[in-house]
Amino acid sequence: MPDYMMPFTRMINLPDGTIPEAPVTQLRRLSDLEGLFADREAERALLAENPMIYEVYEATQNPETIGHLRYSTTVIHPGKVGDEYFMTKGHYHALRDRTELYYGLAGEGYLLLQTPEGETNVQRMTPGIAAYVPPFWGHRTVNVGSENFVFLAVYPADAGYDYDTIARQGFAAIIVERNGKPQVVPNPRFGKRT
Ligand code: S6P
Ligand code: ZN
Repeated sequence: MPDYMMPFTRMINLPDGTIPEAPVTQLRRLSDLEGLFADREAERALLAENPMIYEVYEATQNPETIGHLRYSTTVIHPGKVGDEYFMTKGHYHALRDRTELYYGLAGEGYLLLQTPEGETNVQRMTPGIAAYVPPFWGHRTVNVGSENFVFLAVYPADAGYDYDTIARQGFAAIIVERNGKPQVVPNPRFGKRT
């Protein structure tokens, strides 16, 4: 007989995305993303203030084994470092072929994806949009609006995180404000990170 896990539910508050019973909450301030924004001067200047960039509410601590799912909400605050919008660190899954589903709950954002070879793809996310992260694509989310950008993420519990590759290389593209609008431009620091 299998070792049955008991079914459960979690409340996800709408539209703010908070999960009151979240067993794990991560708070990411600018200092946690140091070196990831293209404009290092602007990043350094803003570090004095060290604003909150995003929060992650992990709905479960399901075992990190094949067959299980985990799900969480991410709340990215509005703001920019220089002209680059607030964003998540971004990662590949440690098990590279693991996929993910994002579902927009509030605000307006972009899902920025790239292959290990540097091919870039961008998907716009608004409430109701379900965005699929296929196997092997690194992913980062970006708040391009003036309110919190909130989404739900559902992913295989054994996916894991590879943050190092992004920390070393960055993303090939960045999302910046140009004439009041988001624009995807090449990252001048791609592959040149120190
Ligand atoms: C996990 C999933 C999300 C992110 C979250 C924060 O696979 O993609 O829950 O963990 O959006 O982003 P990051 O890059 O700091 O983990
Ligand atoms: Zn992921």
